[in-house]
Amino acid sequence: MTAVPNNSNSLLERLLSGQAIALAKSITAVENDTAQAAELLTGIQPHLGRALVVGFTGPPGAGKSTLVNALIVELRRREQSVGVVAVDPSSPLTGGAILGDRIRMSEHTRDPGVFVRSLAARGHLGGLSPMAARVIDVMDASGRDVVVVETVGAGQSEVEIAEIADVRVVISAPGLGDDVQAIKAGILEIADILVVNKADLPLAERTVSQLKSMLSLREGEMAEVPVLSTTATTGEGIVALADAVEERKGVAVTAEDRAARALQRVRRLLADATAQRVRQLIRAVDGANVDDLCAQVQRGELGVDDAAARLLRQLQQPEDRDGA
Ligand SMILES: Nc1nc2c(ncn2[C@@H]2O[C@H](COP(=O)(O)OP(=O)(O)O)[C@@H](O)[C@H]2O)c(=O)[nH]1
Ligand SMILES: [Mg+2]
Repeated sequence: MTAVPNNSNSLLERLLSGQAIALAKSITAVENDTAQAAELLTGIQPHLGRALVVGFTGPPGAGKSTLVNALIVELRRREQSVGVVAVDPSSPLTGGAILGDRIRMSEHTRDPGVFVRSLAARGHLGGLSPMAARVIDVMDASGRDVVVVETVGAGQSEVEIAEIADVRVVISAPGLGDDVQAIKAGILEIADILVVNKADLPLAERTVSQLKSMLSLREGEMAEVPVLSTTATTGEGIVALADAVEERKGVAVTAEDRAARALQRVRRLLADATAQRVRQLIRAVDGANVDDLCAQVQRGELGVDDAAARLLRQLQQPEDRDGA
């Protein structure tokens, strides 16, 4: 029997069957926020939650991309299929990161078991973290066993992306200036595994002991976070890292954890969508009026809370605008 191909479903079907081209097309659709993407994202919902999402976060130059690359080799040895989402903050300092990542990860381009995609931070409607979350979902739906996300732990959106992950690996390296201080506050807190990369450098051991003594001051779970040493360029310590990731999967990735993260994510998406809608409404109301309110706040004639309340009232009852 021959089924009549349904065009609106075929991309979804091909994505779900794991085709790499369908995966690439689906991610592009999602990035461009097309009508097809909305349909896809709805269609994949029942198929999510199978991939293990591993976040790699740490300062620029710590060796995240090199480490991810080495981990891919190990995961492929373990017959796991891999998706990689590299998030570039697009800051002038790290403007070369995407190209660098592409070149380094291109080692795997002929392996259909590895799919790498870079996301630029700029130009995503609704923000970077919801976009990264959607791309991770698409990779999950395509049947990738492991989805690795690389982010520089520099901003709020990156903390959010790290929060999406099932397993969070925070990377440091000696010689990044303030060493451990280079790991931003808030990032250390979310680590399931800490890695000191560039173990071949002379000061690596000092960084390890700094991290360990920092952790020993913490209570509860934080004190038990493993601190691993790796040399990403030679592959030293990568097997132990892959083992630690697998161990976390067995121990900590419960259905409850996932449900809690999913709920947190929906809350955030709702808040983001609402904020975006409000911004649109504000623009639609009266640009000059907003400028005027801002100027009044700046001159100290009006408090921020009062100005916000006034603006909200105007959004609710635009006809009262001039009477406020
Ligand atoms: N000595 C040494 N250099 C490394 C190691 N891992 C990465 N690097 C180098 O550190 C630089 C930054 O690496 P990259 O992976 O781009 O860091 P990212 O910015 O965190 O993604 C590159 O020149 C790498 O070759 C390591 O284990 N030892
Ligand atoms: Mg990188």
